[in-house]
Amino acid sequence: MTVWWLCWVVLVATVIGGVHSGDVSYDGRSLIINGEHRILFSGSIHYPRSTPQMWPSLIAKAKEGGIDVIQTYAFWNQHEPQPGQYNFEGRLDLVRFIKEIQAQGLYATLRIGPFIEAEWTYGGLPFWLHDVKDIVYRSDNEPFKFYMQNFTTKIVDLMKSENLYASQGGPIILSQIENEYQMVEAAFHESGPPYVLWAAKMAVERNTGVPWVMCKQDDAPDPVINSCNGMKCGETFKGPNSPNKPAIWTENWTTSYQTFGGKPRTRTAQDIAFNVALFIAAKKGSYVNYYMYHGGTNFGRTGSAYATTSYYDQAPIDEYGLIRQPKWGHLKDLHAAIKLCSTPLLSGTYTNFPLGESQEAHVFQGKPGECAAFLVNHISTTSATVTLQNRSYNLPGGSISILPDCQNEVFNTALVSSQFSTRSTVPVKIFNSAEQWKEFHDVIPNFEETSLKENKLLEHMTTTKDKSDYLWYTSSFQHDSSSDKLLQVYSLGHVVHAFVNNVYVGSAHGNHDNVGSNLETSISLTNGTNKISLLSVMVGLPDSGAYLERRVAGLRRVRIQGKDDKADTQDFTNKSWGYEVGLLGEHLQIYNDEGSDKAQWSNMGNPTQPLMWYKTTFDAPSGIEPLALNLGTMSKGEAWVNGQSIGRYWASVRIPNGDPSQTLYHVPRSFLKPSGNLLVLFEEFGGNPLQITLNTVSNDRACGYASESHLSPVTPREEIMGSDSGMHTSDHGRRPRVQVECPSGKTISKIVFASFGSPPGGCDSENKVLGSCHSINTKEVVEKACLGKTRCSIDLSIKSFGGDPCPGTPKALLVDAECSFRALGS
Ligand SMILES: *[C@@H]1O[C@H](CO)[C@@H](O)[C@H](O)[C@H]1NC(C)=O
Ligand SMILES: *[C@@H]1O[C@H](CO)[C@@H](O)[C@H](O)[C@H]1NC(C)=O
Ligand SMILES: *[C@@H]1O[C@H](CO)[C@@H](O)[C@H](O)[C@H]1NC(C)=O
Ligand SMILES: *[C@@H]1O[C@H](CO)[C@@H](O)[C@H](O)[C@H]1NC(C)=O
Ligand SMILES: CC(=O)N[C@H]1CO[C@H](CO)[C@@H](O)[C@@H]1O
Repeated sequence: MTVWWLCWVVLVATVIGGVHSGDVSYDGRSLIINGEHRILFSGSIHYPRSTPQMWPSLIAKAKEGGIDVIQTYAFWNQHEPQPGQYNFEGRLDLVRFIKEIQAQGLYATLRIGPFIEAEWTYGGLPFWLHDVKDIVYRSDNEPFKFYMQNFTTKIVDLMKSENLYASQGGPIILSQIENEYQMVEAAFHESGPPYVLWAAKMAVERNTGVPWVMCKQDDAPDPVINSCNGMKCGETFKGPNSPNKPAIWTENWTTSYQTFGGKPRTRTAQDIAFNVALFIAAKKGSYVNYYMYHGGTNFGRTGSAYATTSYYDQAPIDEYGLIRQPKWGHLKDLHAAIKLCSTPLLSGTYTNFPLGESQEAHVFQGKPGECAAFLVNHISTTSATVTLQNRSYNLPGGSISILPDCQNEVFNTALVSSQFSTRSTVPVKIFNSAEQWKEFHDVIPNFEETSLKENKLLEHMTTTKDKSDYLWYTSSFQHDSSSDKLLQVYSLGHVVHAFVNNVYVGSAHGNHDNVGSNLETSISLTNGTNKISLLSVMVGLPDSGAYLERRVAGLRRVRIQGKDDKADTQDFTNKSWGYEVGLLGEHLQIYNDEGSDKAQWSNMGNPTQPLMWYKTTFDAPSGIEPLALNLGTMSKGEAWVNGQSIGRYWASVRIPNGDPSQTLYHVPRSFLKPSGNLLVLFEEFGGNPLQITLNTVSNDRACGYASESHLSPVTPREEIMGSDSGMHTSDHGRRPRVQVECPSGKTISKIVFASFGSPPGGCDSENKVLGSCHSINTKEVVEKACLGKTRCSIDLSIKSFGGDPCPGTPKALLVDAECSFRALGS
């Protein structure tokens, strides 16, 4: 005990004392990089969820959005698919990803975990851990600790060998060990607390020279920093567990991930901005990470249970790498406004006082002339006028105004001055020619042909070892008459498909909140031998909760019951079952060029059969716009392009409002060659490939809005935001103005709507209509300023529009434009 504590104190002293801490340390105010306190905005981008070809542009767009740090997990089960066999190639090239961050002058936070949750299959743990004797994951258990230390060391050593830690001159300023452990800690009883101490000590002993964090761990042992995850850390965070630690927000959800069949959740730019500003002001936060800043794609079978293939598409950069407005721009404006407050925030004294019943001020006062104020209106429904130092400010409901000089408001979290964009998808190829398709019916195995037999129903995951989503359960039995019966299957797997005597009889599936799939369906038995073949399917492995190693899935009970006679029940649960892991097509790898030749493909027949493979080839569409397959007429399965899985698809399951959960599936440009690209689909239920399309994805609408009524009543704003602060349609300068900008390569080709006057809605209103006040010159003025240009900006001045359409009323300008590529040739 004594020796252990001594050792601990030395470690603490070395990190806090800065002996080995290189360029990054911390105190109660913030991280300190090269001797400087810093307010840092960070964005999560997970390298395996995009492609190395996309990384430079994703990182550049994050940087342009005011992001200082890129945060990522390390993905253990992809990096170490077998014990001691590592993969750091392609999308898994972590070193290349970190070096790209460095090349663009940003910092990196590496969350090693190695348990990561992250809606990643098995929470990032390799499934082979399951077969390690006596293992209990994430607890004071020697086998688990051995492998956790082994992988953590592997990653740390890899980073060190490439000089990627800040202490070595690299970009990594922060690392994370474990992940939201406190959420499950109690379930481990006395094995929990020592594991936390061990994990912290083990991490610190890796000697990275940069601090470690544990998120959602109030008692993170020194010198590890406890950090907050959630949507509202500005309200909920209890604070660092030592006055010497800074307030760090590791996961501020920009929206929520989506599951197949689950409710979609979006989060507005205003709500995110409010909570970030509150965290900075009320919790003295100095590091905020957006989870996710770019979500990306769960390629292959990497998503966790029921997670859709598209991941956090609603983030500031969408799945395809396109900027999502106004989220990206509003947060960019927020970052710029907060950065203007850096000096008083980091070195000033803090006071907090009420401005009204539900309004308050957070003021940071530095040296004379250094003052920043955050004015908060906590009432979400009504605006309030407040007074600070004899100036009055109008705060919309549920908003925070930022005053970098304690006088001039440069940003309000509820007033979105950033432009809006609308994403559109245009079909560029339809695969409607039956002659261009080949099909292959996968085999329904029978009991006699299976090599693995047991007198019970085996657990799904232990049997497949996650080599496939699919596990066949087959049985054969004698029956003495032809009769109609009920087949009852109770399963803890995600989907089950049933075949009796090689005929499809039905399917069932669950969802994220109710994982099991129970099937009851009519069947016809024949006089003689009958065969049952049941296909159990997992849509990703679970990724959260304690004791992941004890989870069970797959069939639990199978019965055949008389239709009218409940007493006539035969229980098959403990009968002899034969097993087959995976599909024949998977074994042959018929989804790649080489394996494709091994299957006997035939011409396309009736296109709605279950268990069908389809293949065709296509040429890459010209251009650079991102591509997506619209698989809306398929049901469920997996899709491959040139042998690379673009993920599981499930277009037939619907969200509560009736829309399919996901119809568009990203096909990265880098997966394609100019011609002859092999597209293979495996379809479980039966779908129609003749109606699928390949689409380009682009932002082709840009909308800008600004209004005079957003100006505070008394103070004219001064131009205190720098000229390249990126405020799109901000009120900086004496007059507000609207700026509209097309994505790169495109120009404004049409003004769809424009009104200077009192248009009743902003960019977010679906139908844009004129209000009671409207300048008839608007369209002409806007067209002259904008058509053919990449970007245009128009002042809200009476002069610009040649007269005042309604004197005495505050005016607004709304411009909705269409962007397109310059017409080629004539
Ligand atoms: C990890 O464990 C393997 C044995 O399974 C060993 O060969 C290797 O050296 C260990 N690596 C580290 C970094 O500890
Ligand atoms: C506010 O106004 C009052 C009365 O006009 C004046 O006495 C006071 O000094 C002013 N305070 C500030 C901070 O300007
Ligand atoms: C079932 O088949 C056997 C042998 O072919 C026959 O003897 C028997 O009568 C059949 N039973 C019924 C109910 O049809
Ligand atoms: C199957 O066998 C197990 C283990 O012997 C037993 O616990 C279970 O009750 C049996 N189930 C049925 C339905 O017979
Ligand atoms: C996964 C998770 O912990 N989600 C939580 C995020 O935060 C919201 C609100 O703070 C909670 O309701 C979720 O449960």
